[in-house]
Amino acid sequence: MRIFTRSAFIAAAVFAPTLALAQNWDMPTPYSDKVFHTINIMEFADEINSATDGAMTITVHSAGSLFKHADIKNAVRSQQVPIGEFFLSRLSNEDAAYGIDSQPFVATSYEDAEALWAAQRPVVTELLAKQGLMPLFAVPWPPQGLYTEGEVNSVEDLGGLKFRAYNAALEQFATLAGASPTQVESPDIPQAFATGQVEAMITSPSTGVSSQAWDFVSTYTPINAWVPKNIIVVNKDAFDALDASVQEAVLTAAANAEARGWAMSRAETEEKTAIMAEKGMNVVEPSAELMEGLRAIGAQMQEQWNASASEEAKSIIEKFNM
Ligand code: PCA
Repeated sequence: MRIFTRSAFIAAAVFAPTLALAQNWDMPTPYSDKVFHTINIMEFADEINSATDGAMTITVHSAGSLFKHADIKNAVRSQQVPIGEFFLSRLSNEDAAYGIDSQPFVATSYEDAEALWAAQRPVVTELLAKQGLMPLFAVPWPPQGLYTEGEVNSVEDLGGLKFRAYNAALEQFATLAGASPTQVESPDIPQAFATGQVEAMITSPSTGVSSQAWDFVSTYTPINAWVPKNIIVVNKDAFDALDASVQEAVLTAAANAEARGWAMSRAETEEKTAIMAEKGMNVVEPSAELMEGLRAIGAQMQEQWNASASEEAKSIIEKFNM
């Protein structure tokens, strides 16, 4: 006996390819909508949507609204979502290779950050592949500067300050400077200052502006200590399941997003520093004494990094120094 009527057979044949092609991906990200990383990701999603004529859409869930920042990587790994963004060096507890861009005074300019990423990318790609993940693109934050109430002339001035941190390296840096670090996600910064949980921080001018730093500190010192990155990763099985033309659209949009993101980041550094000055903050060049003290802490941290790094991780630094 034939189970399918003729019309049902035709309907299945007509609709099956459409069903197989139509994809909607949920994408958790940690930062809020006005942050340039999120704006860049929205464009990435738009580009995929138009390149595939709507066959593939991505819904961006910003500011940790779908998954908390700390959970995004594992959510992609376990296929709860196919794609996500996170701060790359937050994985440094898994392997030192992930953390090299957040080591103080290793790469402090965009040129150096680019060279570091070129050396880091293959190592990170291989590590992520072991977890079924594939990096699509990475974009740096502007160089990281110091936010304090009043001027800081030496490392001693940081002693005892309640310090906002966003990863293990910054926690270590703050501790070595004699401060007391506390982890706070960037959307929670205003609240943390308002309640006295923290009183100083190191972050980019982008985050200084998005958190309205002028509401709680008077001084910005561009110590330009490191240029950390966000990374966008996709679950490899989810990617492999896509139609070849959709895969290509995703990879093209990713390459464009990486180039655009780096350009946006460069432009942000001056723009956002100028906004902080307009809002009344003192933008103060760091003293030689402060920089010397901070560099000494960086050197100490780099020794520890070397001691904990695999040969592959250390090869990043070797390649970078060539
Ligand atoms: N902003 C993010 C990470 C680095 C940066 O510039 C934050 O402060 O959490």
